[in-house]
Parts: sequence; C-alpha cells; structure tokens
Amino acid sequence: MKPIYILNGPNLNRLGKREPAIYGTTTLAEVEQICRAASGDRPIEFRQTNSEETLINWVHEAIDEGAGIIINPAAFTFTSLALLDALKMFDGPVIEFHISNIHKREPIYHRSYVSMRADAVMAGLGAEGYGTAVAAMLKMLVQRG
Ligand code: CA2
Repeated sequence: MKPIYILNGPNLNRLGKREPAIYGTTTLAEVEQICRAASGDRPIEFRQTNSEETLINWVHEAIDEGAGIIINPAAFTFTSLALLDALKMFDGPVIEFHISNIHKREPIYHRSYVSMRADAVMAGLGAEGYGTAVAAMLKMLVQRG
C-alpha cells in the first residue's frame, strides 16, 4: 500500500517551542504521533525540512511512491511557484494544511500558491488538526478507489 506523504516546511521543527498563542504547545514529534494514530493501516512518510529544494524533491518522490500528499508548506505557501509546479505533477489528492488560520492574519499570508493545486485547504484547527487531515485524506483515497 502506497504511503501518505505528510510534508512540513520551514521552521515547523520549532513547533511547540515558540509563539504558543498562534501555534500551540504541541511539538512536531507529537504531531507525527497524532498522524500515525490517525492513519491506521495506511503507512505515512512524515517529514520536515527548512529547504525549498528538499521539499520539492520529496514531492517528486511522492509522484512515484505516494498515494496522497498532506503539505504544510509554511512560508513557501506564499512564495514558491516551483513548489506549485511540482504539486501539479502529482496525480493523487493534495491537502494543504495550516495550523493557524492564515486568513485571520496579515494580508501577506492570504495568497497561497499551493491552494491553486490543493484539493482541500485546512487552516486554523491547531496542531491536532493534522489528525483530521489524515482522516480526510483516507476518505479521499477510498473515494478515488
Ligand atoms: O499555520 C501554519 O501552519 C503556517 O503554515 C506556519 C508557517 C507560517 O509561515 C504560515 O503562515 C502558517 C510557519 C510559522 C513559523 O514557524 C514557527 C514554528 C513554530 C513556532 C513558531 C513559528
């Protein structure tokens, strides 16, 4: 069974350690456990990088090896046409995920390139929302057959 790729972009390795009012106190290691608990039999590839190149290479890997992609691209959401182009090459379902509600924040956080490819966009559910994203992805994969 092909895995769900859960890809996290820059600075998310610091989750739970800074700005708890916006991002909460859950660490990225705890987020991974939440995702593993939600994914059941479906394997996951849970990763984080601060590098745009690495993130794009992981999307390329998912094109060959992955069933679906859940991606929190962090700041690359708003800057990376290269990431959008890579995601457009992926045939399976894509969920764009943000811990905070980016639309409640400053205007620079309102225009997402990744949303132009995402099948669903989730924002503002906190770190626990990753589990909801995994459940939604499992449903999307069943629906696609
Ligand atoms: O809410 C999200 O998940 C974000 O994708 C997080 C990004 C931010 O650039 C997006 O606008 C929304 C990264 C925020 C900076 O990283 C931190 C990580 C942990 C603690 C504080 C900041």
